[in-house]
Amino acid sequence: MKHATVIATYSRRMRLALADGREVNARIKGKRIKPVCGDKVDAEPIENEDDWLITGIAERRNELSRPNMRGKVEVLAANLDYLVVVAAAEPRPDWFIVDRYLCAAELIGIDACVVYNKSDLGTADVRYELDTYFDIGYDVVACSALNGEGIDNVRKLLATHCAIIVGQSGVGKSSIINRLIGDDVQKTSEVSDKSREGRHTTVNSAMISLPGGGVIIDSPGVRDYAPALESSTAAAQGFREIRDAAGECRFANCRHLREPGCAVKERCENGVISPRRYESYKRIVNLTEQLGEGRY
Ligand SMILES: Nc1nc2c(ncn2[C@@H]2O[C@H](COP(=O)(O)OP(=O)(O)OP(=O)(O)O)[C@@H](O)[C@H]2O)c(=O)[nH]1
Ligand SMILES: [Mg+2]
Ligand SMILES: [Zn+2]
Repeated sequence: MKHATVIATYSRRMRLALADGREVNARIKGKRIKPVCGDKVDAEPIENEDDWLITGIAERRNELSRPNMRGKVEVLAANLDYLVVVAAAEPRPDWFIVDRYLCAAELIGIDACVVYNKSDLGTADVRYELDTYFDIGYDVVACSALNGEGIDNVRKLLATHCAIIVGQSGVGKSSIINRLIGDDVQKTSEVSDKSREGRHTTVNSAMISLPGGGVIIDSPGVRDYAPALESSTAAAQGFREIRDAAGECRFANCRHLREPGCAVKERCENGVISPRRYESYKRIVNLTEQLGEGRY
């Protein structure tokens, strides 16, 4: 029996890094356990086979998850300490997706940054949005995986972390990783000419060690993302600026929707809280209520 870390998942097959540095392929004992990238597992060699067998998962420090089609929680990765959410000039940035990932990071208690990739295509259009995230307290980096601009700043943020990189398909997550390691290890492909959307090139999560220190999990791009919330009241905890204002609301249980004396709405009207972020908050509240409270 050995301790190992799951460094890649291919549905029920996994790649493991053993404590001694060796990497092996593995399958899972039984149907009960569902390891994900970042999991610490117990594994043992199988006689006369190259495969190892995963027999158990150590307790997770945290998990990044989402509700799946069937209303169950799907865990995307475990034991993270940093989240990098990427947007880019192309495909068109969906800031609501960025907010929902940041919300998820807040709720699992990890720090996060916003990376705006493809800066070679210009950043003027998104200054306002990027400043908004910076003002809230997130690290913000504009970079280009194409010409290398700003990549050093990304590297610095990742140096000591086990991070996950997330965002829409085609924003350049795998390209950024290739830049960071100075090698084309992760497959990439161009955004579709017709739809201007990504092609979902990365299909399996994989953990990659960075030469400057730290590891990063490349994850498949999404069309949409929502955090799995225990209840709609949890949403407020996922927005730093709403959480900060909430103490000044007239009612302790204010949901910041239609309540009188709401400091969140007031700060929104005064332009202290971004109306777009507030809209994002309301959408998460609605979404969670549609999915059914207390389902998770
Ligand atoms: N102009 C420009 N193009 C870039 C940049 N970074 C990536 N690209 C291109 O964007 C396309 C998508 O890049 P990927 O790295 O495959 O994107 P991804 O986010 O990993 O996509 P999925 O794996 O589908 O989620 C490729 O054609 C890249 O060459 C950049 O900084 N500037
Ligand atoms: Mg990719
Ligand atoms: Zn309020």
